[in-house]
Amino acid sequence: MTGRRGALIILEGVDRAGKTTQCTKLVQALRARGRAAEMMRFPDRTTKIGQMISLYLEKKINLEDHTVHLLFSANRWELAPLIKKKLEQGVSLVVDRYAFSGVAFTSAKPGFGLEWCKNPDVGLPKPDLVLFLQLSPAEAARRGKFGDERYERTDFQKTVLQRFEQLMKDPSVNWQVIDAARSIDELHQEILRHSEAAIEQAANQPVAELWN
Ligand code: ADP
Ligand code: FDM
Repeated sequence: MTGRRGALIILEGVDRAGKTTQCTKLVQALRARGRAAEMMRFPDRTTKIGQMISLYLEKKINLEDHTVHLLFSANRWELAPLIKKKLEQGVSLVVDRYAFSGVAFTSAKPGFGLEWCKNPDVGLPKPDLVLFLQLSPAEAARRGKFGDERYERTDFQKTVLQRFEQLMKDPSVNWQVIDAARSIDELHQEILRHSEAAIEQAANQPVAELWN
């Protein structure tokens, strides 16, 4: 190894856009090409904080809106040291949702501005690439019904999509919008191409801080 670090690659998008499918395929493809790669997802429901978030999403407990926003952020911060360590060891991380989901979902609630929502995540490891899987609500509906979790409602998800669109205007983040209405394999090829470029670009640069 020549001290090349791994890249932090995030997949974002509305429910059923294909994030989980594409994260899995991307990790497999990178490994097949001899690159070290691992998958992560947020919320990470396995930690103590993640278990509380999971109960909230399953509607088994209620939490005040600011409180749950800070828990989602804390769930990222508790994993930030591991993220940095893996990247420095040369492992690329493919992550299903990150701070952008955090901001988009909370700011879709009444009374929450984008800036307040971004604040707790300022300084997290900055992604080298954020792939936004764009899919219309109608196309998403064709892929199956919503489950029973909190936030799985068409009207709320439309507002979430608007918030994502506001976040994508920020040129300090390397956003790539992917048309997710195509076949799994077509999407995969495009995602792999962007990811390879990001991995090469990140290799010799230090990990930066998000929104700082
Ligand atoms: P997300 O993680 O964004 O919610 P998933 O990867 O779980 O999305 O995919 C949601 C559903 O849509 C699954 O049933 C999956 O098999 C299907 N799916 C994923 N990608 C595509 C695609 N490109 N075209 C059609 N169906 C897809
Ligand atoms: N979500 C996810 C948030 O509200 N804030 C966050 O910071 C993150 C990472 O939790 F509805 C929402 C988005 C989605 C739910 O669902 C997580 P999945 O199925 O585990 O992605």
